[in-house]
Amino acid sequence: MPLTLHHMGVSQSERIVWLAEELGLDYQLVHHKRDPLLSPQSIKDLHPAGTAPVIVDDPSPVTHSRVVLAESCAIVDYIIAVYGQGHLALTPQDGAAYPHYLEWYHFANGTLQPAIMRLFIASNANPDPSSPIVAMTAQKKDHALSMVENRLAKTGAYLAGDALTAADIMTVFSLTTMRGFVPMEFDQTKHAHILSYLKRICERPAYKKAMELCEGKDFVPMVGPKIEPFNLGAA
Ligand SMILES: N[C@@H](CCC(=O)N[C@@H](CS)C(=O)NCC(=O)O)C(=O)O
Repeated sequence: MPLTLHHMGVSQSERIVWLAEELGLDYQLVHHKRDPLLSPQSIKDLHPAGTAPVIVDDPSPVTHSRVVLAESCAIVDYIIAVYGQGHLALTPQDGAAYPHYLEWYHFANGTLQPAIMRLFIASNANPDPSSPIVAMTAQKKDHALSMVENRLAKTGAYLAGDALTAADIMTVFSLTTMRGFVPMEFDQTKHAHILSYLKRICERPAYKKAMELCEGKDFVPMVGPKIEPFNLGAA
């Protein structure tokens, strides 16, 4: 079993475990604990990025040597191409869903996650929600969420269309576990499609298993309208 997935608690690396479970892969999972909020030395020792996720493929069937990769999208692309026979990634042969797949796959870390991260930083620097910077970042986050909501209203299923793809695997962290850091409530009307999407995701055996493997069986995925934020002081 050459593939090792490195997961840091409540982090973007849950995506990679979920992907591996959806693809039914054999892999080794190594857990890392935040220190106290940022990466521990054990993650920094793996890759200069010092962020989770990281994978180690030793030996990689592509290079016949040790491959160490950071960056969620690069890891998702690598795993799907090398071990997943292309499943969960769309190509031009998939027709109309393909451009949607591309756009939403990149929207996840190109727009949605950064918008939420900016709000996390701005609101921690200034807890006054009426401060112009906090209000502006909140507006950008709301806009990104409304794009997701409108897209899901159109498909009634997943981001690219009828079937789960890597675009969903990239996106769900920002709508769930990330809310432990940036308390975002989902409105039953304004975010109705996001809420039913998250319910659908949560019913997938691979997602359930991945979340249990990542965070333990007592962890409740943050899929409902309201969530209990993490106690960052105790992280
Ligand atoms: N663009 C990177 C972002 C990775 C990232 O920032 N991960 C966070 C966890 S959600 C992290 O490692 N934070 C700890 C740190 O930056 O020290 C990716 O998608 O892999």
